[in-house]
Amino acid sequence: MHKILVTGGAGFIGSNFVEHLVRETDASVSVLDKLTYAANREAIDALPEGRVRLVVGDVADAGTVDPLVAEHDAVVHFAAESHNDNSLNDPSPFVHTNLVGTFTLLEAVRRHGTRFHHVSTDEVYGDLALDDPERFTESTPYNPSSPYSSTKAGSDLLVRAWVRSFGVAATLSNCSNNYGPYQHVEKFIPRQITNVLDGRRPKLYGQGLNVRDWIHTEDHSRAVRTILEDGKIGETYLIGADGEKNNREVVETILEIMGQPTDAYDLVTDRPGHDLRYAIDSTKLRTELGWEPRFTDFRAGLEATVAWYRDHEEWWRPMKDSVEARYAEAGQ
Ligand code: NAD
Ligand code: TDX
Repeated sequence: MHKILVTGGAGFIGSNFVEHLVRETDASVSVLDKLTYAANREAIDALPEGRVRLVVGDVADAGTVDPLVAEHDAVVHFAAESHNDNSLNDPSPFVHTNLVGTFTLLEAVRRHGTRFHHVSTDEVYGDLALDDPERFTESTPYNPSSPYSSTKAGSDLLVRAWVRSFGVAATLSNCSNNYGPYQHVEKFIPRQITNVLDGRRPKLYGQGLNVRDWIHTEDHSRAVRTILEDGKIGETYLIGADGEKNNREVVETILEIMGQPTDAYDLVTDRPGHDLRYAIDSTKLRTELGWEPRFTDFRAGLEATVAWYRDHEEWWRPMKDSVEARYAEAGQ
């Protein structure tokens, strides 16, 4: 696989994956990205000249997608509308990008016989009780809660159907919550870090007891590359790093790292339909493909992430006030 097309390659995880490919392989990489509010053009521009070509366009536009897919050996599909809170305000772009976009790419890879990897989320499985001893596995039934997670679930089902009905050479992965550099300040961890840097208090939805299973974005990128190279066609792999924490614990750790009292946060209006707990069992990926996470010390990963946001204020500052104004309208 020498020529790889990465959709959403200017986003938080996509840009990390592109950087990973540039650093660790000699592949020629193209990025197809619409450059929405969530894109990090800077992350792509910072890569060595000549290694990555950026095509600005929509994954749901067959006229753009088809000739581009024809020029590549593999497509890795990260492009999505990715934020649950936004999907509750306006589901329409979620249906367009996550469903119509994935359909459009599948039709192109079907036509050209191109290898396809679909990047998805553990949210397709719904949520778990706090005391449930089970975690999500590849055979957990789909039960999504939000417009975001239901469009991601729909996109996964399209990929599975295109494998079975049309013989498309696809693999899928469903990953837990990512953290790391270049994550948009609308998301939980960057929002709280930049709130503290800005003299605002962190905001926890509800009682702050919802649990997420955290993984560093570099571990996610390495897992996707492993599946792209060694995964079995038609198979789904869950990606997770045993990083379960409730939101209150995460905020307390951020406050401690940043030298603030650990109770200096506010409880705010809960997210409608808020999933209680996600937890991933990644045994299949570990035993069949030999992947292991490297960022296993969550506190150390958070310290590095706090340092990154402290050092990159010029990147997040222009987005911060409008994001906070939107949250304030929702009482969050
Ligand atoms: P992000 O919102 O940071 O980035 C999405 C990227 O897709 C942006 O660069 C945006 O410009 C681009 N994009 C959006 N609509 C497009 C369109 N119609 N055509 C072309 N490009 C378009 O998202 P992220 O957090 O990096 O997530 C990337 C993928 O990983 C998504 O598929 C998401 O569902 C999945 N995922 C994310 C997480 C997480 O914790 N963030 C966890 C598991 C899975
Ligand atoms: O200000 C906040 N306060 C708060 O308590 C925000 C923004 C969030 N939260 C809570 C909601 C969740 O329980 O923190 C948790 C994480 O929230 P998000 O960062 O919005 O992530 P989540 O909804 O869990 O979804 C993320 O992980 C799975 C990504 O955004 C998805 O793209 C991915 O599929």
